[in-house]
Amino acid sequence: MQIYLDGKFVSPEEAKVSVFDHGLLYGDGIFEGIRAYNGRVFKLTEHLDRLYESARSIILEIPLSWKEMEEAVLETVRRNGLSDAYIRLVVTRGAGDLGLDPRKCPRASVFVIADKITLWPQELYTRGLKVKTVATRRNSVDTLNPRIKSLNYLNNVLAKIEANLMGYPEVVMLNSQGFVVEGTGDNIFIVKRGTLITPPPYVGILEGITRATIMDLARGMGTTVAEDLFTMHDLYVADECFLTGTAAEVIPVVEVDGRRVGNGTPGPVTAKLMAAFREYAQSNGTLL
Ligand code: PXG
Repeated sequence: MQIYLDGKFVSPEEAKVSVFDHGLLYGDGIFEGIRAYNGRVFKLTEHLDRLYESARSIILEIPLSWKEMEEAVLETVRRNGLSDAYIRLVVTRGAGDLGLDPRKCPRASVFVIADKITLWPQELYTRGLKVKTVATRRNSVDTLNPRIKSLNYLNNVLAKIEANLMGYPEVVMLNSQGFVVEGTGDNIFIVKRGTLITPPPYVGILEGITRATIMDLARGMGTTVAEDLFTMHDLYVADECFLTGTAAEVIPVVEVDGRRVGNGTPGPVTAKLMAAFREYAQSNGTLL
């Protein structure tokens, strides 16, 4: 395996960052999780745009131009001989001193890892997921806005720990007002009377790239799409529910907090969108 690290390709053993890196000391940095399908990097432009927006928001100067970053990602996948891949792109604040002041970090560090993807078991896609809501509330937009895809993921890790303790593969998080926001690493959608509904960005979510793709595909099919606030009650009485993310793609949810969603099997709108997404992902993206 060859890993891109600050302008060089190195082995996993050589791919090391400093213990003084503020990405490690403070979670001060940003990242992207990207996939390649069939020799193309899926939505690379959108992922890089989101990365550079996260950087601007936290005044992190990425030492590569957008074009250089695009090339670093493509070259990492090529060098590893992968046509289907999971790509992790990370920009850390870089090495500084023990204080949290980012001005003490002269140069951000950039690395790109391209690996084979580990998929969720197929039966979760055919039968659908059972999920629970968790006590851990999603970070709020006025503390650490989830739109920044930062290295500070402890909020999501705490929710994942709750999931693990309860024996659930994924859980649903609420914001501090009790509105449904997202999963630990996935966005959420419900279908109610034919309308596809997903929480709006200002409620406190990562604006997922899979989420945007699904909204586009649904509109293309003539489905009404709304970005609206909703509660656990709406989730319990929804006709259908599914989660979206780079890793999971589109995965049906058939039970929430012990309530069956719809008739307890993946719904027709979900099934159509799963198929449409798979087909779209196979034939769109930046060629390697
Ligand atoms: N919400 C959060 C909080 C996320 O971290 C998504 C939604 C989905 O966004 P995309 O752009 O991927 O459609 C994410 C995705 C993983 C993993 O291995 C996923 C994410 C982060 C870390 C790990 O499943 N991000």
